[in-house]
Amino acid sequence: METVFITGASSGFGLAIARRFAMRGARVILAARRFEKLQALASELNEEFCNENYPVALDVRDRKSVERAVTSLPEEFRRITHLINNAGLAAGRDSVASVNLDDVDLMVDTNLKGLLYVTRKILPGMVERGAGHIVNIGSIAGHDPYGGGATYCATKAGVRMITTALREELLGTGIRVTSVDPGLAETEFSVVRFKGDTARAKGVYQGLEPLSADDIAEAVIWSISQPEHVNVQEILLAATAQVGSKLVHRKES
Ligand code: NDP
Ligand code: 8X3
Repeated sequence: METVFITGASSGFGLAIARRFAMRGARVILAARRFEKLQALASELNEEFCNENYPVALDVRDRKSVERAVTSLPEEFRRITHLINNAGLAAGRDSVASVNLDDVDLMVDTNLKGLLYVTRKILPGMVERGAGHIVNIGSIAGHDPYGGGATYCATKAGVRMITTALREELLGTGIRVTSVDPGLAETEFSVVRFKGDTARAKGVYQGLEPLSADDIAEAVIWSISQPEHVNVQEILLAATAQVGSKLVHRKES
């Protein structure tokens, strides 16, 4: 049976991915910091799909929290078949000359170190069982960096490097590793980036139709649904109104 561990399941892509896995009848481990949100989602999925799921409080930046979250899983959730490394964020949009160093730490600790902590904890079980699939959520920003996003772009380029290195390390084990790298998508992402400034966050998507969380969930589910001999290595997807990370077409309102 599919047992999927999803980081950042309290919002946006993670939540949409959790719904899709629940719909497939998978056991879903919902992990994030905002536990109340996970509990609400767990009840909703349970009611809608009679789904077996387990909400767990997790801060990916904290090694002890990662350890606790994984070792506390009930027996039936321990054989993790899919790990979706989705938790992540951007903080601010400042040049390197003026960047807030707490923002730098937050992005590196969450997007890079957090992904490695969680993978380090879950991957050995997959190796032991000789099966598993890891999907890392990267970004178009990891392919095409932009001014004001040096740290964020570097973390997402780093995710690509980790994904590629993992594939090499896992060659011959049967474990697959995929990177799903989206462009602009409307979630809580920009509200978090601009620290609660919802007007500024809305402006990011003004005059264009961005990707939805569901579009990303669709890409993840497609990548994990391929036959065992097929590893979808990378999916780069963007809104039709976006090319690269800087060029967008906005309609006049
Ligand atoms: P959201 O802000 O909607 O969701 C982010 C999720 O990450 C939340 O569930 C949040 O949960 C979780 N999270 C953040 N920090 C931590 C932490 N320290 N420990 C555990 N969970 C954490 O944004 P998206 O859904 O858009 O973002 C998901 C991923 O997609 C991120 O990696 C982002 O960089 C990437 N991405 C987003 C794009 C976009 O345009 N939206 C485009 C390309 C990539 P909680 O706060 O409860 O901990
Ligand atoms: C999020 C997309 O272009 O805002 O990864 O960095 S972007």
